[in-house]
Amino acid sequence: AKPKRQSYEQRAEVAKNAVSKQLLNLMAKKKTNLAIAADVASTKQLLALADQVGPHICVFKTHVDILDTWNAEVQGELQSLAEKHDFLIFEDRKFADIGSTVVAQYSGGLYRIADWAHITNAHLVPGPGIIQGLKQVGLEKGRGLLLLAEMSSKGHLATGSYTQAVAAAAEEHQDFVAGFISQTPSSWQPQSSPGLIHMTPGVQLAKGGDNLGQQYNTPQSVIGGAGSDVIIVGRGIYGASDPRETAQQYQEAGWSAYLASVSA
Ligand code: 5IU
Repeated sequence: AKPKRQSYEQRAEVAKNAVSKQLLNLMAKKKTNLAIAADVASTKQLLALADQVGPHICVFKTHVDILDTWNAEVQGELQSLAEKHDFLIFEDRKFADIGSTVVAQYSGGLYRIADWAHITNAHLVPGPGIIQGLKQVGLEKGRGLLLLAEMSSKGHLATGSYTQAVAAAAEEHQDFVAGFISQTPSSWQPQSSPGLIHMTPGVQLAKGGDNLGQQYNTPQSVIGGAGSDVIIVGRGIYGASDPRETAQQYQEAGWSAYLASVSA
């Protein structure tokens, strides 16, 4: 039998990053470990989707550079929905440049990501300077960073010693690093610090993939088998005929897998 895992509440107590602590408590209170990947092109649709699925999610993941419109008003509306429904906003920016460049990209430009995204993420390809740069902007705003430890796509290169180096960097920077994007954390970091959160994209109710290399696992296998904490679901929800009802199904699947893993 698998060892029993600590509850989200227990882990919130030892989390060192402010967002990680907030998210673990939010998940426990709202009984959801579901994040939606809101990859819609229309801003109108984005806001409607946030309002529809808001009650069922802990995290709303954006790709702001997909949207047809972005301005201070849209930003404010998304922030209001996050407050109304109690979810965190995660801009899936995948920063990947040197420290000084990511400082400018994270704080400025058209999108000013650090002003509204509770969470963003980065590749560790450039080395630890990328964490230092993002932290220089985000720490004082109370933000959190996820490091990409593994990807969901066929043939990805984030494996082995690369993944190990990401794990070590996260341990070292827990004031700003909230956790990881990962696929099978139990296989490479069985004893990750409990305050670090694992989020996993590539999730649908049935295994499968798309024709561009995406690979899907089920909520049960991701939370139960692979030892992740948060399922990230895109087309499985916003592509369904009733996104709200489908989000509720994913919420229930993710939550029951979590309950089974903490009581095992
Ligand atoms: N995403 C992945 N795989 C990854 C990472 C991010 O799919 O390894 I890092 C993003 C891409 C998309 C969402 O925004 O997660 C998954 O969407 P679908 O559930 O529609 O495949």
